[in-house]
Amino acid sequence: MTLTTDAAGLRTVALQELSAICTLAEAITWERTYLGPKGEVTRLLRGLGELPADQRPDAGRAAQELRSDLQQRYSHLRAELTAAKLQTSLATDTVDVTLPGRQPNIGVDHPVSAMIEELSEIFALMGFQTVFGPEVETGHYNFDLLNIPSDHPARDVWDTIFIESDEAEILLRTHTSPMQARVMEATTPPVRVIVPGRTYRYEAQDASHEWMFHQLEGLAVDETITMADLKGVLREVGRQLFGPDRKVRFRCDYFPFVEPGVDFAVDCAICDGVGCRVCKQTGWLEMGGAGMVHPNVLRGVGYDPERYTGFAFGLGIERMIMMKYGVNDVRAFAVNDLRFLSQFARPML
Ligand code: FA5
Repeated sequence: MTLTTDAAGLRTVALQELSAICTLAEAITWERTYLGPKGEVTRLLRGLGELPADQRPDAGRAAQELRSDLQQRYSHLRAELTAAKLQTSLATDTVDVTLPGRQPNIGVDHPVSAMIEELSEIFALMGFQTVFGPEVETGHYNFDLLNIPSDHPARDVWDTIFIESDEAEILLRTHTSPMQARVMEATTPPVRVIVPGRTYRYEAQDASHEWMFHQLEGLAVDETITMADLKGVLREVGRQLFGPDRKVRFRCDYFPFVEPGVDFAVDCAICDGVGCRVCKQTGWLEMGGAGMVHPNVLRGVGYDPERYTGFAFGLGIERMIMMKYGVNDVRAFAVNDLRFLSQFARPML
């Protein structure tokens, strides 16, 4: 048998099979069998080189004709079958336009981010600018400029995580207070800033202690700032966060960088100060530490304490959220459990 008769035989078989095809899948298989890289027609074309030279032109022409004919028929059939498939699905698939749409699954702010946002808005209305600072700090800013010299026992209170370094004393900031000095060094009074951010302490974790948590520092320095300003600002924050009837309590506390120093609390909004599970029966929710900026701190950044006074405070963000929503374990904020986090979704506007 010559290659030309081979081509004729192949055409008969291929066309017979093609005429029996009803589906796209069958058409694709057919195309692979005859026209694909390992297909029959390809094999025929490859065999041309083995023919005697005088037979090659005729055999080559026959094989090429066969290939383009089969290809054309295949394309035609494929287009027909695709169109038919579309027609069938258009006729059978129905869309019920009255069905309610599916809620898109959009993310929500982490409760810590949402609380920082809420506090920033509250403070912005009182003229405070939000600034951010480094989480890797030096002992100079974290302690020295805050009136805590290297031999001061208060340095131990902050359970510091140090970073090995030959140069300076490098550490993960234990509070947001180092930004007090950084901001004052870069600013001429008046100063009115808040500093939200992460803080780190080498601390055993329990329901109210994390080794990594967030604080929000506040600082105001000017010529006539008094303790009454501190009290007014913190009372306003308490009311904005927990409701208009809230009262604020100040008690003496010690922080080396303020004098006098206080801890401050809001009366519990859940039980109205009577005592409940959230406020641990005390009627008060602790918000953080505060006080009037110590003259040594002002002096350390080049401010004249005879001319300027100021107040500073530091809030624990996770603890604020716990109080506001009755969360009983601070560790819940860091485990990324969507069942917990999605409860803080703010309604979409
Ligand atoms: C300070 O860190 C001071 N820098 C606050 C301050 C600023 C005082 C300015 C005066 C002037 P303290 O260590 O108490 O203070 O921490 C402040 C708040 O951080 C606490 O009230 C608490 O809400 C939160 N906090 C402290 N330790 C942890 C912890 N391990 N886990 C979660 N929250 C914590």
